[in-house]
Amino acid sequence: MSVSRVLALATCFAASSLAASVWEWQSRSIYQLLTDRFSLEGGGTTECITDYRKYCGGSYRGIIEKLDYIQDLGFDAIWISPIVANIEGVTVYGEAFHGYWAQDIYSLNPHFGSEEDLLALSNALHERDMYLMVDIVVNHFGPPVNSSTPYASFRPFDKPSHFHPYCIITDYNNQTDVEQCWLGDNKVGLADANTENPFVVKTYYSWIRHLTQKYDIDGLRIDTVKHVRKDFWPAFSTLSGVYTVGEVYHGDTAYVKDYTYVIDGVLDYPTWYQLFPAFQTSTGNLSALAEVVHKAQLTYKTGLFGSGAFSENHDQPRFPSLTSDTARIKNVITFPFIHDGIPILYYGQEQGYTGGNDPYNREALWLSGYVEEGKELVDHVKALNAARKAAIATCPGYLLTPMTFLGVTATTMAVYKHPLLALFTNVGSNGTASWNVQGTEWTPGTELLEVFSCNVVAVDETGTLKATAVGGQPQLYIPASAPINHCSS
Ligand code: ABC
Ligand code: CA
Repeated sequence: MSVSRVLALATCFAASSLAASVWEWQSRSIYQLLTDRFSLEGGGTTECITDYRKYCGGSYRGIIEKLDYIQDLGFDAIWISPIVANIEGVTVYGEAFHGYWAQDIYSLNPHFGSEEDLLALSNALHERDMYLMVDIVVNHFGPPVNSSTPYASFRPFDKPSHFHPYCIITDYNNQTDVEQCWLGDNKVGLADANTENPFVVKTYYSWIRHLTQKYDIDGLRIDTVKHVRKDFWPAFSTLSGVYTVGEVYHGDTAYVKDYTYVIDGVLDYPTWYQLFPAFQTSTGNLSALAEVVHKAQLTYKTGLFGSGAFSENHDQPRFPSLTSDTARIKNVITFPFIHDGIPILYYGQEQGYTGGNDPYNREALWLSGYVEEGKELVDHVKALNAARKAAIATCPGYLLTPMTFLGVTATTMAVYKHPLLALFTNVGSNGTASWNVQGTEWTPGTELLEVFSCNVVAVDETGTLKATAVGGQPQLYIPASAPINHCSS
């Protein structure tokens, strides 16, 4: 019997073993947005051509005006773009609208608003019992100006000794290069901070402590974690005083696992690597998806608890750019919500956005009109958040119950995380699939609500849940007695 199965049987136990801040995040779900692309103050609908890679005008005040929309989708946390002042002007890859090209870590990026505006956002979120997660970068600054004093405009790191000597990372298998060479390419190289230099280290440690306090930040998404030596992170993470989840962009749990010992959690890239291929076609490998989850559950410091579970982000082509099959799209969107980690939705997924690789996956959301009525994916996301909330309310142990796979076939998969059961299939809208699920805690006759269709079914006399996919759609079950308002409205 595997470790995760043993734990799964002990459901509904009280949660206590994770640090408070991680624990407080664990019950939430996160809406990731790009500050420049989410909302214009005053409700404008100016065009925003992703191809240009320029600022389109989104701001903190714009976000505040659209918190109802985010909350209505069922989210209780947002992740915003990096907030510090970035280099100005246009590079061959456009402007720093994404926020990852720091120039002065002690000032805010004026394109997104003032200090007062950011504080207003933080307050507005807290008034709604929502959390603020800020994206931060310590690995690098922006591309330096090509002159004899390339770092002079940076603050506070303005000397050559504050940066690693120029070399672009080419060999991602050489960890020293990954940590000490520069990200980017020979057109736009990102000045790699010398995180071995004591002044740089000390400055970053005190900077992060003050930043989280000053803006009342609840959590950090840390960029480029694998590009900084591991032993930089524990003190940094602790001093931040908040939940830290890091981007370790790598597909192998054996590589990623070490980072789960130095920060609170990682964005679950290894699972993401298997997710799209699993559902993109009916020959996708669902077993590979189950296997990678198992490996992470067994080898990460706290399993997948405290990790960030996502299906899309700003660095990857959106799933609907790879397939237009809505059934497949719904299967993919569902997966992070039955995952052990904290579910993250990338803005625009709910509106069916289809952008490909960076910069096309960074569309302006105001062009959607934020319409909720009659939008299939908006409804789907609402159902997912409602079901997860109801599961937590019914059974506090849900959050520390490892997801288990109760049967994986070539085209179907059942994921059980008591009291939720999700059924997946990659057959697509024109295919047929069915599930016979056994091994749940539900006794014969137990009535279950399928939250996407709002149908109620009963577990049969042998304890089996029999289900048939309607046009390749996923299904999500919770006991009909659970307090879920999604199907009553
Ligand atoms: C700009 C242009 C791009 C251009 C690039 C060179 O410069 O827009 O079109 O290709 C920010 C901006 C980007 C900008 C970059 C660079 O800065 O958002 O628009 O790209 O100036 C984080 C953020 C990301 C951010 C940065 C930089 C870091 O999420 O938005 O980018 O602050 C690496 C890093 C990762 C980083 C990512 C963009 O680059 O590790 O932290 N993301 C391999 C490596 C990865 C590497 C990846 C992409 O390539 O293993 O470490 O990510 O270069 C699989 C392999 C993988 C392989 C992938 C691509 O293919 O198994 O190993 O990943 O099959
Ligand atoms: Ca580095």
